[in-house]
Amino acid sequence: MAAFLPLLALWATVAQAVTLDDVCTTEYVRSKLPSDTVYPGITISQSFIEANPVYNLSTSGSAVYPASTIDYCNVTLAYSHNARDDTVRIRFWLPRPDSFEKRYLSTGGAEYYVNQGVQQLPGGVIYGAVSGSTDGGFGSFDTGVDEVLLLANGTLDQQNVYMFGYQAHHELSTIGKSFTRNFFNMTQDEKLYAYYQSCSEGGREGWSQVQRFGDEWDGAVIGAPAIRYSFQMVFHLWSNLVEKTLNYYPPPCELESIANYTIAACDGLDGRLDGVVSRSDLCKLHFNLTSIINQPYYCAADSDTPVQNATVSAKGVEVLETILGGMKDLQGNQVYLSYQPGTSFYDGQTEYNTTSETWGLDINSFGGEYVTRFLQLQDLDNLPSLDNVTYDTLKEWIRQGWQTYEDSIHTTWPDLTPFKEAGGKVLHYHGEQDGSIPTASSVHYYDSVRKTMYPKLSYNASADALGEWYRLFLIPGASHCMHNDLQPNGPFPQKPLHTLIEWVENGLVPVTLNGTVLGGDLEGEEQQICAWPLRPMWYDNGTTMECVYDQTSLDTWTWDFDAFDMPVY
Ligand SMILES: *[C@@H]1O[C@H](CO)[C@@H](O)[C@H](O)[C@H]1NC(C)=O
Ligand SMILES: *[C@@H]1O[C@H](CO)[C@@H](O)[C@H](O)[C@H]1NC(C)=O
Ligand SMILES: *[C@@H]1O[C@H](CO)[C@@H](O)[C@H](O)[C@H]1NC(C)=O
Ligand SMILES: *[C@@H]1O[C@H](CO)[C@@H](O)[C@H](O)[C@H]1NC(C)=O
Ligand SMILES: *[C@@H]1O[C@H](CO)[C@@H](O)[C@H](O)[C@H]1NC(C)=O
Ligand SMILES: *[C@@H]1O[C@H](CO)[C@@H](O)[C@H](O)[C@H]1NC(C)=O
Ligand SMILES: *[C@@H]1O[C@H](CO)[C@@H](O)[C@H](O)[C@H]1NC(C)=O
Ligand SMILES: *[C@@H]1O[C@H](CO)[C@@H](O)[C@H](O)[C@H]1NC(C)=O
Ligand SMILES: *[C@@H]1O[C@H](CO)[C@@H](O)[C@H](O)[C@H]1NC(C)=O
Ligand SMILES: *[C@@H]1O[C@H](CO)[C@@H](O)[C@H](O)[C@H]1NC(C)=O
Ligand SMILES: *[C@@H]1O[C@H](CO)[C@@H](O)[C@H](O)[C@H]1NC(C)=O
Ligand SMILES: *[C@@H]1O[C@H](CO)[C@@H](O)[C@H](O)[C@H]1NC(C)=O
Ligand SMILES: [Ca+2]
Repeated sequence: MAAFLPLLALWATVAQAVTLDDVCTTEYVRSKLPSDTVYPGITISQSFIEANPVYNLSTSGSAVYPASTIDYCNVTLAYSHNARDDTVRIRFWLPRPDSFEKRYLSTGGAEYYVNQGVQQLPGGVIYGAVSGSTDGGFGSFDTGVDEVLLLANGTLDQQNVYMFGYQAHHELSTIGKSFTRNFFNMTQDEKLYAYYQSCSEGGREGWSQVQRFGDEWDGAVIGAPAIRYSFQMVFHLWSNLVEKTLNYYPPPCELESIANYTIAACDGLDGRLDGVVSRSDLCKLHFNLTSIINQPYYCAADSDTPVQNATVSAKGVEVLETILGGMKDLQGNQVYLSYQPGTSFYDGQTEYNTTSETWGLDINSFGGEYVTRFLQLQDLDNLPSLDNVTYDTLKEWIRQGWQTYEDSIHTTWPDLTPFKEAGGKVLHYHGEQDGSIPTASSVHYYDSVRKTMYPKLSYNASADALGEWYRLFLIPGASHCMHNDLQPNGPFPQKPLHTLIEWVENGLVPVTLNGTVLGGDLEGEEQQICAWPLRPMWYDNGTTMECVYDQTSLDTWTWDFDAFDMPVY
C-alpha cells in the first residue's frame, strides 16, 4: 500500500496542474505585480494591465532561434518615473506553467528602436524563459528614439537619451525578473537564471548592461553591437564622403560585382571552395582590388534604373580601397576602422538621376540623421547635403558625439570586473562580412577588455583568461546579424541562447560555436565556428576544419586610432 503513496501524490500534482488560462488573467497579473520598491523611483500602474493567453503560435524562427510553435501569456504592463508625467510600457511573454524553466530573457532593439516588436520574444519562450521587451517610454513599441530625441530644435530630451542608452533595459530586467518570480510563485531560495539576447543596436543595449550592472544577468548573447556609438554612426557617412571627395559614384552593380569578385578571389584562401570568405584577414593580405579592374559586370534594368553593363573601373576600385582603408582625417591620421573585404557596401549605395542619367550621392540616413538630430539637434531625418563636409568634419562629429553621449549611448566601458565577479558569461558574435557594423569593431572592443582586465598577462594567457567568461565568435561569411545572400553556404549560429544556457547552467564551455548552413548547396550542414583569436582553416581539400593561431592575420585586425590623443576602447 505504502508504495502507492508517491504515485498518488504525483497524480494529484498532475491533476491540479496550473494552466495558462488559470493564470493568464489581469486579476492574477495584478496580484503578482512587483512592488514599487523593486526599482526606486518608479510606480507600476495597477490599472494598465493587459493579459491574454495565446495558443499554438507558429513562428518561422529568426536568425537566432529555430521555427517553433508556442503557447504563452501575453502581458503588457506600464510604469512611470516618479515626478515625471511619463509612461513606459513593457511586454512579457510568459511560458505555460508546465514549460517554465526558471529563466528570464530580456530582448533589445535595432536601428533607432529599443525593441523589435514581438520578433525576438519567441526566442526565450522556446527555452522556458519569460521574454521581455520595453518601449523605452517613447510612446509606443513602434516609436524610435530618433522621433522623441528632441523636445524642440536645440533641446535634447535627456530622459529619452538615458532611457535609450541603458536605463530602460535596467528597469525592464529588474521588473521582469521580479514579475517572473512572483508570477510562477518562486521562493527567494530558488535560482532564476537571467539572460539577454539581441543583435546590432540590441547588441549595444546588451553591452550597456554588462558594462554597468554586473549582477543583472547570468549571461548575454550579444551580436554585432552598435557600440562606440558616435564612431559607428558617423562611420555610416564615410563611404559617401569618400565617393564625394574622389568624385566617383559607383553604380550599385559595380559595387556588388566588386564584392562578388572579391568573394571569388578570396574563397579558397580558407582552404575550402564553398563561396564563403571565412578568412577576410587572408583576403586583406593576399588580394588586391586593382586585380579586378576591367572585369565585366552586368545587371538588368528595373523600373527605376537602366541596364548596367560595363567593366570594373579604376576609379571604383580607388573608392573602395579608400573606404576599406578606414576613416582618416585630412592629415592621414587614422580616425576609425572599416569593413572587411568581401562585404556588400550598403553605406556606399548611390542614387540614379533619371534627368542627368548618372549615378550620384545617396546620403546614408543612419549617419545623416545621427548628425542632424543627435549632434545638430535639428528635427531633420537626414543631412540635406555633404557640401563643405571634409574628412576632418567627420572626425569633429565623432569627437562631439563621443563627448555628448560618453556616459549614455557610447557603450565601450572596458572594465567588466563586476560582471565577471558575479559569474556572468558573454557570448559575443559578429558576421565576418558585416557591411553595416564593421567586424573589426567587435574585435577592437574584445581587445580593449582583454588589455584592461589582464594587463599583466601575455597575449595568449589573457585571451585564455578572458575566454573563461567572454568569448567572441566571428561567423564565416555572415553579414549584419544574419546570413549572407552573396555567400549562401556560410553557417549561422541557430541556437546561441541554448549554447549560453548550457554554459551558464551546466558549465559546458562553447570551445567552438555550433553553426548551421542556412542556404546554398550545403544547406543543413553543421559547422563549428572558431572562438577568437583562433581562426578557421580547412584542410584535406576542404573536408576538415581547424581553429588555428595566425599572428600575421591577427595583426590585420589591429587598428591604432592615432587621430585621437585619448584611448578609444
Ligand atoms: C494547439 O495544437 C494542439 C496540437 O495540434 C491541439 O491539440 C490543441 O487543441 C491546440 N490548442 C488550441 C487552443 O488551439
Ligand atoms: C498581446 O497584447 C497586446 C496588448 O494588449 C495586443 O495588442 C496584442 O494583440 C496581443 N497579441 C496577441 C497575439 O494576442
Ligand atoms: C501560485 O500560487 C497561487 C496560490 O497558491 C496559485 O493560485 C497559482 O495558480 C500559482 N501560480 C502558478 C503559476 O503556479
Ligand atoms: C553576385 O553574386 C550573386 C550570387 O551569389 C548573384 O546573384 C548576383 O547577381 C551577383 N551580382 C553581380 C553584380 O554580378
Ligand atoms: C594594391 O595595388 C596597388 C597597385 O599596385 C597599390 O597601389 C595598392 O597600395 C595596393 N593595395 C593594397 C591594399 O595593398
Ligand atoms: C554588354 O556589353 C557588351 C559590350 O558592350 C556586349 O558585348 C554584351 O552583349 C552586353 N551584355 C549584355 C548581357 O547585354
Ligand atoms: C539630376 O540631374 C539634373 C540635371 O543635371 C539636375 O538638375 C538635378 O538637380 C539632379 N537631381 C538630383 C536629385 O540630384
Ligand atoms: C526645426 O528645425 C527643422 C530643420 O532645421 C525645421 O525644418 C523646422 O521648421 C524647425 N521647427 C521649428 C518648430 O522651428
Ligand atoms: C559651404 O561653404 C560656402 C563658403 O563658405 C558657403 O557659401 C556655403 O553656403 C556652404 N554650404 C553649406 C551647405 O553649408
Ligand atoms: C599563442 O598560442 C599559439 C597556439 O594557440 C601559439 O602558436 C603562439 O605562438 C602563442 N603566441 C605567443 C606569443 O606565445
Ligand atoms: C552542438 O552540436 C552538436 C552536434 O550537432 C550537439 O551534439 C551539441 O549538443 C550542440 N551543442 C550545443 C551547445 O548546442
Ligand atoms: C576538392 O573539392 C572540390 C570541391 O569542393 C572538388 O571539386 C575537387 O574535385 C576536390 N579535389 C580533390 C582532389 O578531391
Ligand atoms: Ca571558402
